[in-house]
Parts: sequence; structure tokens; C-alpha cells
Amino acid sequence: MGVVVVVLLIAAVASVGYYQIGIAPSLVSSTTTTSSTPSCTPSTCVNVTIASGASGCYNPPDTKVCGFQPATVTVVLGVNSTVVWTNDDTAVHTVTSSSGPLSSGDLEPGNVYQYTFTAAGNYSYHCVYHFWMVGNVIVKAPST
Ligand SMILES: [Cu+2]
Repeated sequence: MGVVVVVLLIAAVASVGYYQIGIAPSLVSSTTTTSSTPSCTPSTCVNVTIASGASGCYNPPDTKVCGFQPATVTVVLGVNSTVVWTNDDTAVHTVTSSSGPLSSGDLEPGNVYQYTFTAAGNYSYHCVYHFWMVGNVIVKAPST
């Protein structure tokens, strides 16, 4: 009898744990969409592609050849300051700032992450799963 109670307790704890794990990713991915079509118009956004094969192309020193393409983009506040990342690879990637605003969470194949910059600056980012995948967004103030 005691064994049955213990087994039931373990099952209950395990299911709660699974439930919590199952919930977490959906919260993280709330800033992404599964659409491959950006919600901004081409004139107001800049597209960055995570190309097919991006996860398997670590080949220093040409580390930027196959990660984020283009690896560096320049945008202007209020003009085209929304950047849209599309994962065209078959692996999961992220768009993550070491200390900054970009935090895509897991981008499944086909997922899109977009962020609208509101301050000028130089924003470097990387993929948490592939350290050779690095990118940079240069945000400029509008010229007067
Ligand atoms: Cu990656």
C-alpha cells in the first residue's frame, strides 16, 4: 500500500514538472511568430536571414559567412528601425544580446523574430546555441 502511494506521488510531481517545462517555452516565444511574412512593410524594416546550414558551418576565420546574413545591418530610427530575423535553417537558433534588448528565445525553423529599435547605438548579438553565429545592428539617429 505504501509503495502505491509513493508511486502516485512521484507521478504527480513528474506531471507538474512536465507541465511547467511545457509552459515556459510558450512564454519565451511570445515575441515570435510562426509566420514567414514580416508584419512590417519592406520600406520600414530590414531583414536578416538565418540561412540553411547556419548551424553547421563553423569555419574560422570566416565565421560570419554562414551565420546571420547579412551579419551587420544599419538602420535609421523612425525610418527602418525594425529588424526582422527569419530562421530559414532546419535547426533552432536564437537572436540574443549579451546585455541588451534582443531576446528571441528559441526560433524554430520558419519562425520570425522582430524588434523595433528605439535608441541609437551599436547592438551586437549572437545565437546562444552556436557561438560563431554573431551579428550586429547599427542604429543611427535620423539625419537632420
Ligand atoms: Cu544558432
